[in-house]
Amino acid sequence: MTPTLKSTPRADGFSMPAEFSPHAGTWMLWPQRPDNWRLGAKPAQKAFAAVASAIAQFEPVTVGANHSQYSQARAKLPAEIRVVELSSNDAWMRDVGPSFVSDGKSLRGVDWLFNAWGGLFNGLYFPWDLDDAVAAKVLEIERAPRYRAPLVLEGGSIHVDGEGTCLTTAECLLSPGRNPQLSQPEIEAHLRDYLNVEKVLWVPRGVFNDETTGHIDNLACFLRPGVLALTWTDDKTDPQYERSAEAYDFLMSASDARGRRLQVHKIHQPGPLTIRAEEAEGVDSAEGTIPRRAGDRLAGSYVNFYLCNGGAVVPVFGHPHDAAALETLQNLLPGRRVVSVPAREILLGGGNIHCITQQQPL
Ligand code: KQY
Repeated sequence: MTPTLKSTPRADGFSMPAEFSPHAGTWMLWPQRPDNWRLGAKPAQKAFAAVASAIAQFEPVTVGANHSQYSQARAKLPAEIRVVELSSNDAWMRDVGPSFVSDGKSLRGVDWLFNAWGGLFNGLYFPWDLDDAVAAKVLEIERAPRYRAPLVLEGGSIHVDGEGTCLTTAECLLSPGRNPQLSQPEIEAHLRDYLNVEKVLWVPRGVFNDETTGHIDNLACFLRPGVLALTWTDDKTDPQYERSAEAYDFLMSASDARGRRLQVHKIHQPGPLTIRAEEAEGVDSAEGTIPRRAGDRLAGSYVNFYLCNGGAVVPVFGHPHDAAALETLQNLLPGRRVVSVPAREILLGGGNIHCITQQQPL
């Protein structure tokens, strides 16, 4: 068994590398729950397989599947993708997987407390015990020592630049369903200790109607140190406008841990996208999960993309804004090949490509 360390990454000289740094590979999970994914998760499985295949062009991919879906996952994923039996309640590896930390020589992992995005207060399902155990199992497979952080946090609620800066939203990390007993300075102290960062940038709010209560990874991300992408809309009547505009103003007046002013590139959102009647009808009802209703707003954003070795895997929605988002990102990411994957089925489940992937640094 890999050891559970009693110290912190900061005390031990380990820190979280940025996603744009080199990876050893990518971890994902296999979707199956019919009360989140329509039609018994078959369309989502196709979309997840397309994401895994797109990433596998750039780096090794491992997909964890529940016992009951192991054969299905193995059959639907290309041979070069490693499939391991790994129990989970749903399929959001960004949120339930470890945040890997490095000292430049070896890897360790931070295993955050997970409570399904808000616990019994406003979480998205119960139970979540299998999800909470995923990070420790990934670290065991990788023989990486584990830190168990005393903080409810999902990987999608933070981004780091690898140079001392953490980006998050106040809407998410200060939400009452996560760490109500902790003050903002106490939460920030945990981020400093477990990510080994010097500065936390608290963007006020995330994307409108995002069921994660405002994960940063759907709103904004680092493309490289000092340079960010931000989801945007020009439509001042859209509830997203106020959120993106306040994030833009906040970021433009902020500086990072190295004292740099930030460059922020706006990526116009798709839509507004909403759930169609036939999509809502395909999701099973279950107590304690949020109902899918025709017409409800989806938290669509191109910023929920994934950077891998030499690539960027970007969600597209069959929307007229797809082409501009891909072109802008390709121009902003020289040295990477931008690959698009149709991702409406992932969005219908409540997230996107970044939310279902977790990088393991080199
Ligand atoms: O990180 C995410 N976007 C996960 C959202 C969970 C949705 C569950 N229905």
